[in-house]
Amino acid sequence: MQITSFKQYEEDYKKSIENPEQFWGEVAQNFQWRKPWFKVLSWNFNEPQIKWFEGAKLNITENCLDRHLEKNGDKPAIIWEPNNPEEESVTLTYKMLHERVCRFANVLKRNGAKKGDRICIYMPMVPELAIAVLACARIGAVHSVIFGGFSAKSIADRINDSQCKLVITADGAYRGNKQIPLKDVIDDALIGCPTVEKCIVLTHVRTPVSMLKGRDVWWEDEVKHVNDVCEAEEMDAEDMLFILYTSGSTGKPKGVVHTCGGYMVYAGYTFSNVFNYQPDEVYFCTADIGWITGHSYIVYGPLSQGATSVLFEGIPTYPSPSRFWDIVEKHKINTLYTAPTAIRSLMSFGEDPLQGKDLSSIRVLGSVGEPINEEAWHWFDEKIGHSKAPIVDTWWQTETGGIMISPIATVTPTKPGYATLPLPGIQPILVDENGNEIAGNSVSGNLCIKFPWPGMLRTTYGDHERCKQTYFSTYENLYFTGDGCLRDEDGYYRITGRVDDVLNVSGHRIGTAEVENAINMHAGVVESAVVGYPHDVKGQGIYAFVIYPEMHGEAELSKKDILQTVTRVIGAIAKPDKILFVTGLPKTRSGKIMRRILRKISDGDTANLGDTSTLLDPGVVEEIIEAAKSL
Ligand code: 7RM
Repeated sequence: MQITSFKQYEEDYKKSIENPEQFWGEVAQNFQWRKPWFKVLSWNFNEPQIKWFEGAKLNITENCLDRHLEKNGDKPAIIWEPNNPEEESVTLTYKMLHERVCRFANVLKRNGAKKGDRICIYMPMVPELAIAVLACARIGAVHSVIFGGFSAKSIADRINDSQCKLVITADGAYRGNKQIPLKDVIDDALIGCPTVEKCIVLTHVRTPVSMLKGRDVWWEDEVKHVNDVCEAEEMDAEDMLFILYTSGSTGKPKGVVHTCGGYMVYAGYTFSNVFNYQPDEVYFCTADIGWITGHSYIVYGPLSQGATSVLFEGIPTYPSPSRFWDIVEKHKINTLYTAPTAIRSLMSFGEDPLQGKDLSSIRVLGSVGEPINEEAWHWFDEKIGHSKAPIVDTWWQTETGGIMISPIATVTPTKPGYATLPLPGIQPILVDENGNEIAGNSVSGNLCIKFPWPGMLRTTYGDHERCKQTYFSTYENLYFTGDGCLRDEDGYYRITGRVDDVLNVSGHRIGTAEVENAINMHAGVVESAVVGYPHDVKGQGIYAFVIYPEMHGEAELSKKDILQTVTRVIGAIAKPDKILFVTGLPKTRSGKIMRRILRKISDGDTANLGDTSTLLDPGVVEEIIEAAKSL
């Protein structure tokens, strides 16, 4: 199923459009099914109702583990690189990973989990995180992984939204020289989570934790009480595999739902092709499993293909900005898949951190999460890839399950700043505000997809109507991505960024409404408006305009108070980079905040604010511009 020439890409693409069912039916033959499907695809974007591989039975962990045992049992499945480079790294072969997943699956059963139950996972980047994810899949439980940076309130909202019965966590996490008290955060969250019956706690940092009798149990104790034999649960192709919460333009994150069969086929197929993975290679994706990139391209994609996947606990700059390059040298990394924000951050340290580092093992480079600027692209290409490793700039979303538009390493061309061409099976279309197709080349518009692909979301948990409204109602019969996009003279795609009220801060999706709600929860704040502004390292920074009439003490202290509130409500990742206190916001007569104006002010582009005549009080703009000069 691996594409090896541009000609084959063109042929496969053509075939995938002309006969999608035959195309995906053939791709799916490369996976292990307990029972075959009777229909490859039935779909309807209006409801929406999407079914792939109907009638088929499988378990994704048999594809990620069992089927590799005979030939590749002793091949490393996961190489874990700890936060502290002085500590030993850990290699889990496929045999070892299989054994541990089965054992922990039995722990889950022992604690009352069964097929269909939702399980929340809030863990550091340790092998046990991958084990927990796979153990859920083994028994047919639905995992909902929550990134370790989210606050107790965010966790509680997510746990309650999907009524999780079980939580898997650790005492704490290391992040550079910081320690994060995960279990403490979970304890705060669980005060408001009546559905949670059990909490399994892994010892990792050995910080003191409270263990509630009857609810909390230690991972290490539990695994002693079970054996390592666990038959995989037989799942329907359309049974739920996981929920992953992601931000949209409203204040409430959505639980994106992925199902077993289609997601597996799509994650596996795209992994194998985009990175052109070769049997003995070592692949390193620097994402966190708390995001979709980690789900699809640390765990399910690579393991389904029998690859060796490196799992890194730490951060790019600890203990020094050489860390990634040390890891590349140490584990002889062949593929490095990372985010533009990390590249820009490392770039800012100059070339010293690269001195004496052997990066010769690198064959393929990848970028994901946000648009990559040309400067970062070229630095990555020249300094890291020594101009020999193709960069795959992969565009996709939590909702798409896997990579959609991207070069195919060694097969299709790359172009700085461009995600280039759609993968086989993907039919992008650009539309104007009215949903009219913008055909031809050298055009831009809103990016939609006009035909289903196996990895697409099926619903948003507990609220199908919201799924329909968000993705399938803006334009009839199209999946709307929320991204703006340009198609150049060669037909190559360049994603230009969100066209809705979603920010992309260091590759993390954050809704402006979410941040506003959090700020507004601060006592004394009357109203706020949040916009994104260009940030050298983060891509976008968060700029908050806040009305706070009766300030308690100094303005600087009040800003810190607000940051504390945002950290409590959402998590530190959503802290505004800039807060400007204002007495009013630019609003239309109907009361809508004119963000366009605020965006220009935050960008320092005040010369041409456009038409302000529809404003209720045009004077407020002058005042904000004046105040902004002080930041
Ligand atoms: C994989 C992931 C999705 C949003 C998406 C875009 C942006 C992602 C690229 C990109 C330009 C890219 N999932 N985005 N990849 N923009 N070039 N290669 O990031 O759900 O967290 O975010 O990220 O705006 O809609 S996500």
